[in-house]
Amino acid sequence: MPILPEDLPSKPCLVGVEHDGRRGLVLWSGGRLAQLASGLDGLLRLTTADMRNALQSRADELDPARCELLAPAESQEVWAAGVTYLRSRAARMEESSESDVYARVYEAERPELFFKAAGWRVVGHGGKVGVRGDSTWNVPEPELAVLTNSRGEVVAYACGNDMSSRSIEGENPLYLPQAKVYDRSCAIGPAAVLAWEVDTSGAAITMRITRGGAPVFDGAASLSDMVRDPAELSGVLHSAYPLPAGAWLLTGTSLVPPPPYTAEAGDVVNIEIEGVGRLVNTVAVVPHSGARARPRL
Ligand code: DO4
Ligand code: MG
Repeated sequence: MPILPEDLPSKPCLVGVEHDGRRGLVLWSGGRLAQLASGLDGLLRLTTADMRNALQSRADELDPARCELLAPAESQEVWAAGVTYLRSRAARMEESSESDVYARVYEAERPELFFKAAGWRVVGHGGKVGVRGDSTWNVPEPELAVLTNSRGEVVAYACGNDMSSRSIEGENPLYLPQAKVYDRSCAIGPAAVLAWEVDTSGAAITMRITRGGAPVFDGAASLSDMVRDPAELSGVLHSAYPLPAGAWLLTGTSLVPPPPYTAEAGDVVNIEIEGVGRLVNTVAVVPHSGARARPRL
């Protein structure tokens, strides 16, 4: 969809765009879209100081109406943290037959980190997020998304949606990868707000879900309720795993729509973080092939 200035955060941010059939990265600042000499992969190989310098040397301006908005991700892997808020701990303990693992990880020194998506799969603002065809209970998870460079330094923030199957994870925590990683399960956007332009520590996060235009869930929380520091979580992600083009990290959810809510095709999910912007996506069902791998017992 063409970029509308009101879709973009008011703070300076990096925006993924398609312009004249080419994908790239631009800087949104002072109401203008400026082309950059480097893509996101190139910028994230730099130190924060060098990246800040690189953002000063801009090329031509682009007309937002002639650009399509894309997710702010190139070859970055997307990882996610779990059970970083009391609300998430409670929700997991309710849904799971193995509630103890969630209670333990909430207060353990080592956080829960799991792989979520390859950068090219990330859905942007206005795109379709998925629920699995073989899952009976599905929720969007609104989360602060943190972008780090190759050195693990936090350089930007965005809104993230960790679409999840609660029925699959609830059946057995070992099914987490299937509950979390499937087509269209990750959305990030609308853009990457530069970390030195915004303080997210006490920011409000809200999620509104509508069905046929009517609200079916409305929730608000504060990022200050997170029991772990986002920069420390990113540090653990980078600790034994080189990420030469940086990474996105979803930092966990504090807003869990209670049963009987389950996401359905056509639901519109609106996630907003103060200072970071608004990410809106419509839910679609990701078809399941019917494949099985039953044990020969
Ligand atoms: O432990 C499972 C996943 C938790 C999660 O995604 C969250 O807390 O946001
Ligand atoms: Mg999550």
